[in-house]
Amino acid sequence: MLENEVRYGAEEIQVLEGLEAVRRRPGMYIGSTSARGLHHLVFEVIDNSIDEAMGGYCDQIEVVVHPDNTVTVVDNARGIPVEIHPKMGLPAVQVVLTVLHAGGKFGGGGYKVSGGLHGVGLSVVNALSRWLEVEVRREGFVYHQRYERGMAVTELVKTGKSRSTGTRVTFKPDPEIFEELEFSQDTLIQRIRELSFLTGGVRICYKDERTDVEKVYQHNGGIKDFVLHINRNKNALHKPVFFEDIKDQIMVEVALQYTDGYVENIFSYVNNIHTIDGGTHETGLKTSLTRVINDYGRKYNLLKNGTSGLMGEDIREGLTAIISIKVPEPQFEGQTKTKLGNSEVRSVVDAVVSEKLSTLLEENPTIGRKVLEKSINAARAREAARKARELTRRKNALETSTLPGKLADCSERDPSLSELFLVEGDSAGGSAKQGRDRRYQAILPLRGKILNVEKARMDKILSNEEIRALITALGTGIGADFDISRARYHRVVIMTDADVDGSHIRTLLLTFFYRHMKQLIESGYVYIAQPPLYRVRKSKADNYVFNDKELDELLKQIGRTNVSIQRYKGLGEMNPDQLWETTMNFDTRTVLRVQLKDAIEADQIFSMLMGDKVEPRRDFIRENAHQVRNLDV
Ligand code: 0RA
Repeated sequence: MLENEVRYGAEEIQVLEGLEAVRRRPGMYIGSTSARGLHHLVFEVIDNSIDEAMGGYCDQIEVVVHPDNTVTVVDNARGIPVEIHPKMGLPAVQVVLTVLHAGGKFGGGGYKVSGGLHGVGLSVVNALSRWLEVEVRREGFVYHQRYERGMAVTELVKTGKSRSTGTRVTFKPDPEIFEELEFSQDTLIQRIRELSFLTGGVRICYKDERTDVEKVYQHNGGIKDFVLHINRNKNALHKPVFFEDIKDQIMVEVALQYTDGYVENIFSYVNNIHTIDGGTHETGLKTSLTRVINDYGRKYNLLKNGTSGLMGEDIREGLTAIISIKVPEPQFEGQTKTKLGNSEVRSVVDAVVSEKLSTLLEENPTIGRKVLEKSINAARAREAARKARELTRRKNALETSTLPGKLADCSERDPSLSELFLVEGDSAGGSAKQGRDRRYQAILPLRGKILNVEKARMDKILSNEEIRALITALGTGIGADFDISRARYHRVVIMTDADVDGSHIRTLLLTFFYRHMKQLIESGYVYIAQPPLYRVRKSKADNYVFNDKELDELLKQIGRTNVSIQRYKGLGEMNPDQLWETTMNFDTRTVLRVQLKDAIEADQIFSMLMGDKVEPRRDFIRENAHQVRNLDV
């Protein structure tokens, strides 16, 4: 049949218009057409299988990335229905794959929820795929159909018999739509691991045929296992606790565990979507936690008379918690739509947590006492920190210049043009001061090791000389006072020696920034300088190389005769000119920007590297010894 002879019915026109809308404005449906949007396609398909798993219809999902960057998702759920849809006159599976917003569970039953960014439906994945093939096993048979750019190019065909049920979807993202076509193993695995915690019991297998990697994720303990996973490098004070309930159609699950550390870690999810900016569910959890713990303390006379009560931040010190809720109609707010807005959720979560947590504390008095003791200590430290802060403020006010004496500031006043070098040791600090471009570059030499903030509360942190100098130089303040808009430099460059001590100091500084000035990292203000490892001199010309591989390559190029090689043990061995030329000069240097890939992973790495559990650190160093130079948090 010639193309212009094809007659379309009203339903088909609707289908064509729907798919066309998705292809014309993909961003509206999947956020973007960059790598993020690309991965969204896979997440959308997996979410459908996870929905089935939540309803109890599926316990196995397999995700395969093929060598050509096509992806297959297979599940053992009920299979997408295949009977003819009465209104459309097409097999139901074809409707699901071609009609916008037809992904819902018609037929009723099951717990239907929809995500904000996800939950757009399989038809969107189909519309944005160069081709997609679906195989359904259902009611004793196997069915198959192929689509191209969202449109069916074959009928749904019965291809065999099957005793089992399930769905297999394979698709190739359309190169006409996506700027990026390569799937990231990290990104996929991170989401799969997260889903395996959020939907306890389901077994998700990841296979990457590009790298021959195969991994299986299954956590029968659900979010309780998630908390254990997050705390695995920390000292826990008790076994994790878990509770769940449904109220007003809102399903609430909470798992929590206290550690002996000082960091608060609350991760929240709505319909399996990580709500990075929190929202009403997180607020509900926090307010009820504060009330329940204070009530408990009063009831058992654990709060000293005259104590004005514990504040939320005291009660959350050392706490790791996951709250995962399912809401029929979530309202996501904020620029990135990662904050829950539904006001009714706050009181529901508050009620559920209050009831379950107070019962739990009554039944487990040892947990109650430990939490109270920890919170009271935190309150004392908070009070001490307030006094210490007040003291520094008053002291500063009396001094003529509030900037630390050893800071060699730059003359530029525009923060976006200014950079601060944090330099290990006075001798390297001296070279840096002489070698720098004093208009744009400030130098703050750090003497010896800075305090390990992972093992210290705020009061102690604020009494540390080096850290105080750092805070004043940065101008941002700290804790409740922190204000990124007051940063005096938009580039803070950590410049340490390329040896063990240097990397330790770098980690200490990164830990401090991550725990107490996270926004500095999130704003992309933190950098790591890359000083050279060798100077290679041949007939009076100097070459600098940054690792052994580069050294080999250079020697091959210039030959080995009349060559002298100097291996730098520290920055102090370079004279000011050399330090400038190799490491500080804007035009010739390389600096690494520190990026936060994943908050959960970063938290674990810092706990492990700086906390007091020795074994995980030893294992990590053993496993990563060869790449410690490029520690990526
Ligand atoms: C619509 C209705 C039903 C299941 C599904 C869709 C479904 C979709 C996907 C996508 C991947 N795997 C899936 N598994 C199921 C309900 C089926 C019934 O009532 O039997």
